[in-house]
Amino acid sequence: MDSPRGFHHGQSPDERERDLDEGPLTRVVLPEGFWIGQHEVTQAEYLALMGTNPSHHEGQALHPVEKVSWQDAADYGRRLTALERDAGNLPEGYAYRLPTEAEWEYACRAGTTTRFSFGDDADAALIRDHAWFSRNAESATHPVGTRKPNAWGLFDVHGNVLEWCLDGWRSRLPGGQVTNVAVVPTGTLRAVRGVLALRSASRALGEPGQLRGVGAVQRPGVSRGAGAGRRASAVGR
Ligand SMILES: [Ca+2]
Repeated sequence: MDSPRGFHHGQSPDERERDLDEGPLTRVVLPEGFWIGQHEVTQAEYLALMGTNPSHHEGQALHPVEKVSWQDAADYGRRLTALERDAGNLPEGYAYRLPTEAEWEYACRAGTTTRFSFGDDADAALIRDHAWFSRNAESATHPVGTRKPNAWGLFDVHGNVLEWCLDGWRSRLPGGQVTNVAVVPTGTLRAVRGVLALRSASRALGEPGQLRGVGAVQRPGVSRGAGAGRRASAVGR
């Protein structure tokens, strides 16, 4: 980590696997701190707040919620903000919302610049301990917090369900140095992180109303497609 409030977003130039959308390597400055959920939002958490559980693998309280549209994920943040404000648990000027793609990757990397938050894992010896994915998930979601966390204690940043980000999709990173800000959508596509090729820099996209099928953007070696879940984050406005 090159500073507490900045990091390099995207693939390292020497990363073995790479996709064009993961570059060019961009230094992102994060002028404000933020909190992010330790795990993906569970079915129990989603049901308690939204009164519904859209999950395909329903009835699994501690599994991540899935089949959530981007709009529903954004609404979850708005409702949680209102609830916590009413309860006096959220200071003035703070809100729950989806993380920007840069915030998500910053949290995923936890100070690392390697392919995964736990190292390069060139011989794929460690990935099963850190992620539920095609080779151990048996085409199902799994309870959150049951694989190893990253160095900051965040679970399932690699694997389990896909996670919506706040940003509209952009096909390339901007390069140079930028200040963290959500990419204002110019089309309908939104950024998705957290599974697919599993690497910290891996990016994907989804339609806001997409419930499943985000898994249709699967890459070789990964075949989840459980749909898109989310992770809550609280930040200053
Ligand atoms: Ca995930």
